[in-house]
Amino acid sequence: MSNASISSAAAAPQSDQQSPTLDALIVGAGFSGLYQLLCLRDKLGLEVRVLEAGAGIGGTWYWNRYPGARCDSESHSYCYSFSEELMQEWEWSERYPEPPEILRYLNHVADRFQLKRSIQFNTRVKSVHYDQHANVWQVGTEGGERFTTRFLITAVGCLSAANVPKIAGLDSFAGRWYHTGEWPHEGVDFSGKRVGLIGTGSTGIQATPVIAATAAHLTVFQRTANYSVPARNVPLTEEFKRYVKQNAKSIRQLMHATTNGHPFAIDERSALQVTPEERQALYEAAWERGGLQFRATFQDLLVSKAANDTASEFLKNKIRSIVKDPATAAKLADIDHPYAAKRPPIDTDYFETFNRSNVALVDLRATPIERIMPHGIRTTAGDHALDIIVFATGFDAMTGPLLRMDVRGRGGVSLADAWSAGPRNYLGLQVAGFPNLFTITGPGSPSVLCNMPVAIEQHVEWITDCIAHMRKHGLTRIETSAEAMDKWVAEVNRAAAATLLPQAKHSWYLGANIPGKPRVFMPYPGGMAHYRTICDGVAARNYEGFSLSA
Ligand code: NA7
Repeated sequence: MSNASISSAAAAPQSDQQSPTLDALIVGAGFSGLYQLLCLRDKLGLEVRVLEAGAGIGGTWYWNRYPGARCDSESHSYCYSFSEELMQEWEWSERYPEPPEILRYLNHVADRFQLKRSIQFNTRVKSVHYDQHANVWQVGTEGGERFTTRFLITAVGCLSAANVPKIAGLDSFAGRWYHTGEWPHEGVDFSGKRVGLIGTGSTGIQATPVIAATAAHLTVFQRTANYSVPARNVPLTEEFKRYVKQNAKSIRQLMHATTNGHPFAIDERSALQVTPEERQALYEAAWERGGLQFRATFQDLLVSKAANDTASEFLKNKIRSIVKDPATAAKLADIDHPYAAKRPPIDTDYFETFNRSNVALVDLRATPIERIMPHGIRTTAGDHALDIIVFATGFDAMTGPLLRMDVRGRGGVSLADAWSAGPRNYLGLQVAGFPNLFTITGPGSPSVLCNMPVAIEQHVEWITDCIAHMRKHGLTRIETSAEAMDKWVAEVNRAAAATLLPQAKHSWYLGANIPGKPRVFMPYPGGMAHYRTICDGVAARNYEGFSLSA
């Protein structure tokens, strides 16, 4: 890994281009774009613009308004922690917030820091081209506007490019269909309707009970059976709200110290060092507490198959005990991967919903979809008549939002070509050949394996410090190297191989949900706290692995 070099000899030739209009352009106005704007505009005093495709702020939460949508990080940890005043003045109402409450929070933040005046809404970025002579990025929008900027920061989210599978006959469907990640803001009325829901990831598992409660009939089409632990959502008590305010600092410290950025520590015991009775009691207690904390019951659940098997068996037994029809229970419990090797869903009455008389489960492994017909879905076992199809089929995760823009770096090389064998970058932050382009929570960073606001704040603050450093030293270009990328990709693969995560073959972490997408383990599984130390070390060693020039 080469040390960063500060050299004016590498300066780009002067061009007749006008000087950059903007110091920084940020794509996206979700959690990351808002905080990046605040840091660059108000801390560093830069000329900054945010371009946002939606008509409002919120990113993920602007688009994901499907029935049952709820954050699965706990509310008191799913917020910014950079401002003590902000933490003291905001109060969440429930253990897990719903999109409207998260949007109220983000609007409060945007209004408090007067962010909206720097955001241009209804503006989808179409092209992002580096002009190497002028050392600026040329940004084009779908509306035909053009912007020139020195730094380009993508704050486009990891799960924002909806995946609607190409199933033959969809165009012929006579009813209505929706993807959960592009849900109509006016809502969908399911009453009296026969609904088909495809997908049993976190989204399908959240939506199933809520749709079943109003639809005439719901058919759930399951390709990969999934674990789920009860969320146990509750309104927050006054006592808990007081606890959060009085302990804001220590909660933040805990989130910064843990692997996944959540406000709970992982138990130090191995699942295999306790007696079977003790283990059962600990799992029962975790099941009763609910939520992602189940994953923290033992320290080795994600690294030891034998340890994971104990959690897996406990959770499969729960399915068998909840679901009354043994054939349905068997399909739901026929899970092909270790617990938490795919993103572990949490739910409210998911398995219980299969005891309703108006709900049916179709196992797509046994009877795959053949095509969509005008009146419903045809599987190899026959037809299912439907009025509405809900695609809870996830996203072209992590790389999708970046590659759906036409990103071209030095020499006109496209990011799609640079990543034809899967994403390669340095620290998840930058790609060689794409100077001054930073990707917040990009592939190769902890991102989706972490409580997102914690991952986002760390990236935003690192990028801000880096740009401040450059301005202080009169530097205008930062670019990583192929060598630094190779080492980082090796580190991501090493960290992944040390866990059970790659054992889930049908996982969007690996890109497996998108036909033709290269199978590369995308998020960095080395732990958020460890990753923060690595990034801090890189900066302290004069941006080791990057080349900085004037
Ligand atoms: P996920 O977790 O990617 O789940 C998508 C689901 O859709 C999953 O069960 C997929 O099965 C299924 N799927 C995808 N394509 C198809 C086709 N063509 N046919 C049938 N079934 C299909 O997305 P979510 O929206 O639930 O969750 C995304 C993240 O949001 C979540 O992890 C949290 O971090 C929040 P597969 O497993 O690929 O066989």
